[in-house]
Amino acid sequence: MAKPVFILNGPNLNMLGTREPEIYGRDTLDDVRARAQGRASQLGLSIDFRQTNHEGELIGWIQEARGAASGIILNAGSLTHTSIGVLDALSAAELPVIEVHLSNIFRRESFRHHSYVSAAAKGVICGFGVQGYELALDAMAKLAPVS
Ligand code: DHK
Repeated sequence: MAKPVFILNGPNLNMLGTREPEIYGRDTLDDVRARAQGRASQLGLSIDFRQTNHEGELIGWIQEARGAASGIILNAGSLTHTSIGVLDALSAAELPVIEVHLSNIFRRESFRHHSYVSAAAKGVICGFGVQGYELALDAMAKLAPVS
C-alpha cells in the first residue's frame, strides 16, 4: 500500500471562507480538502489532510511524515515566515516537499516575501487560490515514489 501524501495546513487556515475572502477566497478548508481528495483519486494518490493552529503540532506531523508519508504538501500559513523549527523538521523529513500559498505572497506585505519553508521545498506554488493544492498534487504525482 502506497504511503499517503500529507497535506498540512498551518495557523488560521481553518478560517478559510470567512477570513479576508478578497485575499483567500470563499472556499472553506473542507472545500479544499474535497478538491484535493478528488484530484488525488484521479492521480492514484492517497492523502492525509490536516490543519493546526499550533507550531509544535505541525512540527510533530512533519516528523511523523518521515516514516508515514510519501511527500508533504505544506501551507504553513504565517509559520512560513517565522519558523526555523518547521524548516528544520522539513529538512529532517527527507521527503519531497511542495510549498503552497493561496495568495501571491510576493504581491503582499514585504514580511511575507521571505519563506523559511522554501529552503526545504522542491518548489513553491502561490497565487492560484484553492487550485494551488491540486497543482501541488499534480507535481507530487511526478515526484513521489510509487511505493
Ligand atoms: C496563508 C497565511 O495564513 C499567511 O500567513 C501567509 C498564506 C499566506 C496563503 O496565502 O495561503 O502569508
